[in-house]
Amino acid sequence: MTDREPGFETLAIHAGQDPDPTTGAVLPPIHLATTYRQSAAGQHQGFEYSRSGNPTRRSLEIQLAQLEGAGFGFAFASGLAAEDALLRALLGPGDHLLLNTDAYGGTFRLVDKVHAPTGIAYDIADASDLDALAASWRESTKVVWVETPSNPLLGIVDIRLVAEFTHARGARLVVDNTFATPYLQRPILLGADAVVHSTTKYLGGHSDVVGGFTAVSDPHLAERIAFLENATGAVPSPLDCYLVQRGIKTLAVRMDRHCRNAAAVAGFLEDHPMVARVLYPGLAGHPGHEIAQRQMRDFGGMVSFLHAGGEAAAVEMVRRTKIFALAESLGAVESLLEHPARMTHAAAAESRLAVDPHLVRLSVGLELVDDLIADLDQALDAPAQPGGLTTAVGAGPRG
Ligand code: P1T
Repeated sequence: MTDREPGFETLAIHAGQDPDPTTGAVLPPIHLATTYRQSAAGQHQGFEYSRSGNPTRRSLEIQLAQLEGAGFGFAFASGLAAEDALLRALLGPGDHLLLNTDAYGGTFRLVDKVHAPTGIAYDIADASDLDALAASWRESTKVVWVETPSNPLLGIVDIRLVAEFTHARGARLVVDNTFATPYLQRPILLGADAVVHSTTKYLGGHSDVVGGFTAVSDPHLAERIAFLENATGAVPSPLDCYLVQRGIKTLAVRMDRHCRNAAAVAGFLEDHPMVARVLYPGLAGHPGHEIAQRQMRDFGGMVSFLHAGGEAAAVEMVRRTKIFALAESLGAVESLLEHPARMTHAAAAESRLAVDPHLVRLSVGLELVDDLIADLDQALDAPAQPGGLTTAVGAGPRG
C-alpha cells in the first residue's frame, strides 16, 4: 500500500488479504486443511490445528478487526457463539451485567437462560438514560451491553457517553454493532471495550452464511477470548470465513444503498395512514437522531413501524408483501420483513424486552426502491380479512 492511511473501502478489500505469495493469485486461498505438519514436535509455522487457528479465519480476523479500529478480532460460528465467548471472558459467578432495554431476543435468552443460571446476575436498564443506568448499578456490575441501533426498536445509545460513565465505575462497555456495521459506526474508537457482530447480517450480506465476530483492544481480554475460542470450539468453517470476507469487500457500496433505500421507505411510511409510528434514526423526530448523526456515518438499512390497525393487521400485512420476504434475519441484498413479537423476539415475551405486537420490522434491501415502496403500499392497503387474521403464525421459541 502507499504512504497514505488507507480508507475504509481500501482496507475492506486489502487488509489481511495479500495475494498468495506462492502463485500470485490475487485472492488468498481458502485453507481447508484441519492440521499442519510440524518440523519437530512443537515447532510449526503458526498453525497447529484448525480449531485453534486457521489461515482463512485469521485473514478475516485481521480484515474485520482493522475495520473496527480494534487490536484483535475473533471469528465465531454464529453471532450468539461470539456473544457467549465474550460473556464468559468478561463475567464470572457473582458478577452483574446491565443489558439495555432493547436487544435481540436471542441475546436476552443467552443471558437469561444460559448465563444467569451459572451465577451471573443481570438487570435490564435504559442505556440512553444515565440516571436509569446509575439506579440499576451494583458494586458487582462488570459489563454494560448495548445494541445501537437496537433490534428491533432502532433505539440509539450515546456510545462515548456510556463508555465514560461505565469506565468511571470500573466496568466495561460492549456494543453489538450488527445493525450499523463498522462502515457506519466504530464503537471501539468511541470508547467501547468490545464490539460484537452477527456476521450473518450485513457483513456476509447475502443470506448465505451464519457467523459471528468480536473485536477488542485489551490484550488480556483478547488472550482470554482466544483461549475460550479454542477451549469451547465454536469456530466457523474456512468456507464460511471466506463468504464473510467476500461480503465485507462490498460492504461500503451495499450500505450506502441500504441507507438510501431505508430513508425513502421511512419517509413513505411516515405519511401512510395505516402506520401509527415509524422508528428510524434518520428521521428528525427520532429521539436518538442527533446522537446517531454524531456517531454514525448514515442511519442504516433497518426500519420498524407500529401498524395503526393493531396486532392482527400487522400479522396480516407481513403475510401480504410480494417482494419483502416474511423471514427472520436481516442485512442482506433481498428485503425481508417480520413480526418481532411472534418471530425474532418471541424468546423475550413476558420480559422487560417484550416487543409491542403492533410492531413490524423491515430489513430494506437493494431492490429498486420504488418497487419496495409499491410492495409495502399494497400490503398496507390490503382490505381486512377477518378469517385470515386470527391464524397464529410461527410463534416458535427458536428465533
Ligand atoms: O443469528 P446469529 O448469527 O447467532 O446472531 C445473533 C444476533 C446478535 N445480535 C444481533 C443484533 C442480532 O440481530 C442477531 C440475530 N438476529 C436475527 C436473527 C434477527 O432476525 O433479528
